[in-house]
Amino acid sequence: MGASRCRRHGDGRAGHGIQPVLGIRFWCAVARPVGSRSLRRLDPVEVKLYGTEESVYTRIVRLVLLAKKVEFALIEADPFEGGVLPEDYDLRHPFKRIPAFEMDGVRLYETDAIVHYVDAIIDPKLTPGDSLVAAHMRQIMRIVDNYAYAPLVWGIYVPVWWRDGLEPSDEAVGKARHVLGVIEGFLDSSPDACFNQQTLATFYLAIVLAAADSVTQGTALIDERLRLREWWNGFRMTPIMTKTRSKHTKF
Ligand SMILES: N[C@@H](CCC(=O)N[C@@H](CS)C(=O)NCC(=O)O)C(=O)O
Repeated sequence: MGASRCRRHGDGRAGHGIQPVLGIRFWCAVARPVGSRSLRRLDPVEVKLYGTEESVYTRIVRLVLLAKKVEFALIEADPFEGGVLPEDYDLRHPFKRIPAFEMDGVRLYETDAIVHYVDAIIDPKLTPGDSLVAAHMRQIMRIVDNYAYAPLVWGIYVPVWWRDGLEPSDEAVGKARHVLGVIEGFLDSSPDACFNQQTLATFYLAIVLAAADSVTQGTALIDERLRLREWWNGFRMTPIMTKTRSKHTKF
């Protein structure tokens, strides 16, 4: 989440996220025979991620990089009111949003483009091999972008957490309830797209559930979906989730 546009409603909890790294660290990718941009063992590659610890979209990329054991520098870029963006940030992201990404000279923005690129060149794969399951994975990612992010994050989490307990609107609650029901349906129709194994969709879903589950109104909505709740209670405690948690979400 951003900074002072929705000024922090701090609760005194200590942050458990990765601290922004001001220097550049290197990682070594395991050799894989995929495409011309495959990285050879011990190739030192600079991976820079621009964003903030509390940004939900930046967290998706952090989760993907950690799932692939890629070390990266998290470079503070805060597009919200009162925040600071690195000089020439518009060259990295013409719409001045976060995250923006650079790896081995390749610059990308838009979370979807970043995570698909990373997934294409670094193991382990987070896209299912089966075409239909992969389509369901993408479907869930777009559902999160288009129908879950706004009600769960901006409609439920932001008012309560960042704006001193402002009550979410009935409209936001209704839309959140609907999208959680749709997402839970994938546990029956295509569990491998998101739930039975880690895919790109797992991380898209996790970041909006983490925000919603940080406030009582969101917790109650997830509680209505027993199977989704059961899955989420397990996933929210995984090491990559606790490693990427900022002090502004409970999970
Ligand atoms: N479509 C973008 C959305 C990214 C996004 O909305 N990021 C938020 C932070 S989580 C942001 O930069 N907000 C700044 C703003 O709205 O001005 C993506 O998938 O990367």
